[in-house]
Amino acid sequence: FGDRHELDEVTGNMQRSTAPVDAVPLVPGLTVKGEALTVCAPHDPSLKVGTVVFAQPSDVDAAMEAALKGFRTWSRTSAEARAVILERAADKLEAERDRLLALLAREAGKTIEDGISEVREATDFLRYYANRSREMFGAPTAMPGPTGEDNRLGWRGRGVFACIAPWNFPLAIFLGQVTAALAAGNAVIAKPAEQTPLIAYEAIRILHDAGVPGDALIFLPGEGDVGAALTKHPKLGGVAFTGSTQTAQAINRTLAAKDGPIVPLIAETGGLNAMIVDGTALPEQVADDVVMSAFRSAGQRCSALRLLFVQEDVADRMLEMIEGAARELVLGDPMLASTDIGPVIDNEQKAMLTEHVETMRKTQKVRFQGEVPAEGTFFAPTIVDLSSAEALDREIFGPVLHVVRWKARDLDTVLDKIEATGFGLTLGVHTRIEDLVRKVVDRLDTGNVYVNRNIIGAVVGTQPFGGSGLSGTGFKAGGPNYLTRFALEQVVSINTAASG
Ligand code: TXE
Repeated sequence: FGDRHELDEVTGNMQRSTAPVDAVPLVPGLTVKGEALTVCAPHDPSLKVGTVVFAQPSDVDAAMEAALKGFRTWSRTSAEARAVILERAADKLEAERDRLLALLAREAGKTIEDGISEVREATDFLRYYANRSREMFGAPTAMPGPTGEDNRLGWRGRGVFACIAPWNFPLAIFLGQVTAALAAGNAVIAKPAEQTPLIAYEAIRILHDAGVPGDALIFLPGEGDVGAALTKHPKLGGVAFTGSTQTAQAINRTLAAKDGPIVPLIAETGGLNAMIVDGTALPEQVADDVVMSAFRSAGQRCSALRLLFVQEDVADRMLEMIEGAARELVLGDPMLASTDIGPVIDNEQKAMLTEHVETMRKTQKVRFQGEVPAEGTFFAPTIVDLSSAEALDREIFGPVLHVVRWKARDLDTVLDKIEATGFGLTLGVHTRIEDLVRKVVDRLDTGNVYVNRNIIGAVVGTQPFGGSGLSGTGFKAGGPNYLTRFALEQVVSINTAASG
């Protein structure tokens, strides 16, 4: 991954190219004639990472017909056999770790540290869902009932699931969704984010190599219009989506407006995540956790910290320490071990962040902005002092921390403001007062609450992850109940006396 080349026209981290390329096979038997796109590295747009031909909305019908066939065989494969295939894919993923790390760094701008945890998370998803599917779908469960009756509760796949993924965890989230759908016995049409089709292709290839049949898992890289066409398809069995709140709402409207079968939407979206710091918190711990939560991964995590509520009497001291720690962060080539923060994903994200900070500058105080390398789509860690929490009314997906001061005895107002955002993904509390923690947890229904630590969680099987309200449908990825959302329950009741 890394031929240097001359730039023509760069859109995001994609370059439209006239050079002929071999199309990636998308659907068994289907040849796609599309425009060749070159993916460029966000930290250095002159670095060519690879090429891809995008599918078009008109390819969705053929993908669906193939996947419906795939569903017939995959859904009849035993839960045990499916789990073995997924575990084999986990082994392959680990064996190919170095190649995947290079691709995560080059295509998505991930630092090596972030890449390692992403590959780990993807592997954990494969193994965890394989195990859970064995436990859940292995054999029907006997249910209590009247004498002479045998009642059993079993599970089956729903059909063809559309798995639509974002660019910020192009391996872990993408594979997590796809694996959950497959483990529950569904066929999958997988639509990765347009910014990161190459890493997604590798993930699909690994699953195919491990034994998932080609027509049970179809790779459909493309723009949002391909995702939209998928969700409109009348034969769709369900949608697993991770991405922006606006897109989730659009998909929800599409599904609601369709005639025909009623299918589920499993959506994980963004957050306007807050951290509450009171006067008893340990300043060094706060500084470390704030920097980790707001700036690491260039703030491009849905769990990242956006709004810091710091108690007024300790605010200056805390902010000085946070600023000092932020100043030490090194931005640069994500492949270098010395780099703390890589680029943001593309020019659009950089322009959005620049515009946001410039708009803030007019009415609020930008108290800190770090340095950025001259080339590439880097955005410097930035700290904005807000006059009130209302000055930030949407999720800003990048390394920008917004600070609000609060007065002791005003905790209820802080909680009102957090609730009023409508999001409910992650929340941090830094305090040594137990009652304060209890009050926060009782009052807010935020999906993941972290106490006296950073708010970057999401550990498969340990800290299942997901939020409600504007943050999603509330089902926790990597948790014990997630797979139930992808499957149908079926009860079979047999009159044993009459059944021989
Ligand atoms: O989202 P978009 P992005 C959130 C995060 C941030 C966003 C970043 O908070 O807001 O994701 O991802 C496809 N019908 N999370 O900018 O634009 C599109 O092609 C169907 C939350 O990529 O919504 C891409 O594949 N599909 C999180 C995908 O939707 C459509 C973890 C997402 O694109 C479509 C990670 C349409 N009309 C990111 N339009 C969490 N909560 O876990 C676009 N797409």
